Amino acid sequence: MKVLHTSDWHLGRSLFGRQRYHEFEQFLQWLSQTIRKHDVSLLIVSGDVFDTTTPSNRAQELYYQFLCRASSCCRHIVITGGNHDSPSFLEAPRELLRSLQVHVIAQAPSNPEDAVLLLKDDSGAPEAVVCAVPYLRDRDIRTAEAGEGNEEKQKKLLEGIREYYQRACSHAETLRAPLGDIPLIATGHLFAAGGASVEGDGVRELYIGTLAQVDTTVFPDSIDYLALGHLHSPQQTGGRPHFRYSGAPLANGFSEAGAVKQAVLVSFSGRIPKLQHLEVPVFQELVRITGTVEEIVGRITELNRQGSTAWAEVEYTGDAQMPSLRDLVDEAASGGSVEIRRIKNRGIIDQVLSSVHHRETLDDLDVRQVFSRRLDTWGADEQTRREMTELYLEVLRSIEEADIREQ
Ligand SMILES: [Mn+2]
Repeated sequence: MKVLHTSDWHLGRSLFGRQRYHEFEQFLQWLSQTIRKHDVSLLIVSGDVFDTTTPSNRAQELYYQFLCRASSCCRHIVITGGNHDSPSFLEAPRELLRSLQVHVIAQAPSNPEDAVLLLKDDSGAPEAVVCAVPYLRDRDIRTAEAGEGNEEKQKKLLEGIREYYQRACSHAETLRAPLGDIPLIATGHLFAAGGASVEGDGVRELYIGTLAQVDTTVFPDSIDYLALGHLHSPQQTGGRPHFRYSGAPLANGFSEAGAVKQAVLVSFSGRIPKLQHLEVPVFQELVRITGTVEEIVGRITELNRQGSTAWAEVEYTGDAQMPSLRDLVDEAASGGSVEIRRIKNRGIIDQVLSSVHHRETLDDLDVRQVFSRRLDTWGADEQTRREMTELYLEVLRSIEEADIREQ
């Protein structure tokens, strides 16, 4: 049995004001071709299908077109919700999609056993058990109590995650026991301890404080393959090659320019998985150009000469003040095919700003960093800083996770 694992599509996400639907479309085409080419029976998408809880019509169209196409050649599709997805939105067409053998679990069932799917082949014989666990919001797994300290909350949250996986997996084992050597596959959307994210890759913090990362011992040993989502770089976790993040298929920012993107093809013989990392083609090249004016102009000219259609981020790192940088860059780029998406002029920034964070602009910071800078300016002591940050992150998360379609 062959399984294809992908995650974090973030359909609808743009890059510095530029829409990327063309890339999403090409990626989904590639994915359905890959399913056919490798004779995949099960596709798993481990969360963050869409970038926001209110995806555009174009993003939805791409998603449904893909499901229609893929379900004609792939026996089962399992889609779990991520922290960016609206559970109620993803699950709305659930019954209809089930008739296409597309299983959507975006809201964690209150009984973990209900997250377990028994998949059968064309002759009706069981071929895999899947614990389709979506992103676990703390309201799904933890009973908050008034007056509870932060440490207590975090402990309960981690215990909740552990218990959820244990209950789902032990039910899956019970189902599998009389069925022989079929694989037990689990999904997850979380930040596993020891995982790596790249600054600017768009990975949003999940739980708060020390629990931002989940210890991989929460996953039972009975899992033959763990299909994880949330981190955007492909990687294994917990020292186990079969506990894996597929990573996002598209680079989410210029910090990921040139990064290799993957989908994971898992071929099972019995319960033994064999992993193959399939490289996702680059549909829109991103380049980062840094250096002196001569170096920047030289590189743009060179790229244009090669007929490159890359989107470029330019960063001037020379010593001299260069107020005319934008004009010089525009002139070098004019008439060519390279598109300059962003220009960072360190020279100007150094001159204008004199705070401790003088090398930054608002454009470089996310909201969490802005809050941290505000605390710096305020001169908050260590204790206050920690408390304020925890409260701030809690407010932020409740805004980000608000499921406005829920009613
Ligand atoms: Mn994501």
